[in-house]
Amino acid sequence: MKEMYTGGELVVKMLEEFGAKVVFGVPGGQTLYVTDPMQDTNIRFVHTRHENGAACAADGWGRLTGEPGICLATTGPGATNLITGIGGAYRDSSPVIALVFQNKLPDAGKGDAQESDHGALFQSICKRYIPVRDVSTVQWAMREAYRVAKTGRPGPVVVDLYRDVVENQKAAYIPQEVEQYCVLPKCEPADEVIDQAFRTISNSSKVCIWVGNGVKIAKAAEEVKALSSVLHAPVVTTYNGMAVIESDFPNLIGPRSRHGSRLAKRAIEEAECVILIGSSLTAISTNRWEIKAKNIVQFDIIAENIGRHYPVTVGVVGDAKQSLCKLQKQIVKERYEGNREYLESLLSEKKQWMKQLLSGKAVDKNASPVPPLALQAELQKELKENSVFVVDAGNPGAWTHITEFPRNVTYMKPVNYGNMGFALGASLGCKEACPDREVIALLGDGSLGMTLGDLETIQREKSKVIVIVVNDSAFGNIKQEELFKMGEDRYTGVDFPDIDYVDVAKAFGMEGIIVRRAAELSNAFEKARKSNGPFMIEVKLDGRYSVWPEAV
Ligand SMILES: Cc1ncc(C[n+]2csc(CCOP(=O)(O)OP(=O)(O)O)c2C)c(N)n1
Ligand SMILES: [Mg+2]
Repeated sequence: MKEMYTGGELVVKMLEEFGAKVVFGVPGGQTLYVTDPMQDTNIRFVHTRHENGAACAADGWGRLTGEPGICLATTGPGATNLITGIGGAYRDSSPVIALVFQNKLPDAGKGDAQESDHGALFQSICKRYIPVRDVSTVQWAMREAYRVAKTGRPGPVVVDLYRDVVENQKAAYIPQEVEQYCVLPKCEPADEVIDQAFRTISNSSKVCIWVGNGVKIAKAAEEVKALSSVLHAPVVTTYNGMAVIESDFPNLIGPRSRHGSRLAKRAIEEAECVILIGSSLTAISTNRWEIKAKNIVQFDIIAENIGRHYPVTVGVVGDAKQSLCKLQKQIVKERYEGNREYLESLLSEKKQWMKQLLSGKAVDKNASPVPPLALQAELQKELKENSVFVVDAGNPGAWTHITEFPRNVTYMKPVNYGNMGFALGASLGCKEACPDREVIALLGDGSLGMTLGDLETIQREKSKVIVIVVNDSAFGNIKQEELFKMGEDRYTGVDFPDIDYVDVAKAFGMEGIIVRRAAELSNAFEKARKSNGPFMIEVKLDGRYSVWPEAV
């Protein structure tokens, strides 16, 4: 071990300490003092073509593994390009460490090249901003970033490194084990709190379980299913809770969101008691808090989330898995026949609703262009157990509220920040993190247009992502909102010319195929799976089917 390290070398030492494997980013003069020493380690630097791709890749990594994804950008414009992706990680609670760089400290505020106030820029969309003005604090700052990103409500931390710190200043490396500065809570709620929850649930005859992202993070799906089975309670999820419970679980109703089903809304509003697990009930999950829920028993690891948007009858603070296990021990002593009628009426309505939804022209797999529901119906046949399904903002994601998932699928979407241009970068991050899992990205032509350059990144990385581009030649989601609210003759700024994106992918060296009828999808998947690298399936979509009638 060397006696003294530059600040840049110390940053790399810290990344090694965290067990980081990949850093995503776009280089600049300042960043070289970190990426250069990284070459002498096992950590790879994967350069994206825009910093948003790097931020979303780190976000995807964080969502999938629970370990902070790492991204890096240079002073000023590099940092500002990173911001949107960091906002997505913040609003959907994904652990990320973003390294950004400043000019030399003595020149701060003089108007040096590319200078901007990173603290002010990131303040509203990151969990913590840590400026590092002296090499003596590099190790503390990096360990602080790791702990803050990963614990409590996970989120992005921005470490702002001054150039003289990473380039010229030196300090000794004092090793620590990660466990010495980052301990995840394993806390169980007190007996009397569980008793209160048990009594509230037992005194109600219509109990609904509402599941959010926290169940995914706590890996508590089995406990949720066990609880639902004993209570005969329907399970509604948020969008971030989608796929946590596989679709053939008999009590699953589906997601509730702005585009969730009416049925999920009915399940929650009719319930005499709602068991809310791992959700802070954001605007998106509740259609801007329009949905009514009463007598809430809220489970959350973070006390701050309890009662944030809806008053609770009982707040249970603790790890979801442990809390539900403890509750289950009480629950199994009772019989909950009173819930059955309510559950069965919801399930039979679901059956009818799905039958109606999945019939007629809307699911004609030979129709061209492809109706969105026909695409969903064929696509879900291709989703395998253990795959990762990354969807973007806009209609492609909105339609996924009807997707049926096999077991152990990880679903991710920029739910609460709605940042278009998420899916390509995030899928790169997922594939780098878990190369053995199949990764499918579903994005619109609008989102692709914002991130086209990263087709080159995934091709260069031979990142075997199946990229499904839903091409309606429009910012379809907004176009449909405009039609719904303003009328057909008021369209403005929502249409694109008809472009074959597979040709664009091919120019980047990628393989791909155009799908004009949903029936062609399985053949396209077969080709994609045989390909050695990423593969684009471009679906020519019929944009006339509105996502709006499904809302509320
Ligand atoms: C970065 C960003 N800019 C603008 C929006 C507003 N917006 C939401 S959906 C959408 C259209 C998405 O178009 P596309 O990706 O083609 O999907 P489509 O809805 O057409 O299927 C827009 C512009 C946004 N959410 N994020
Ligand atoms: Mg579109």
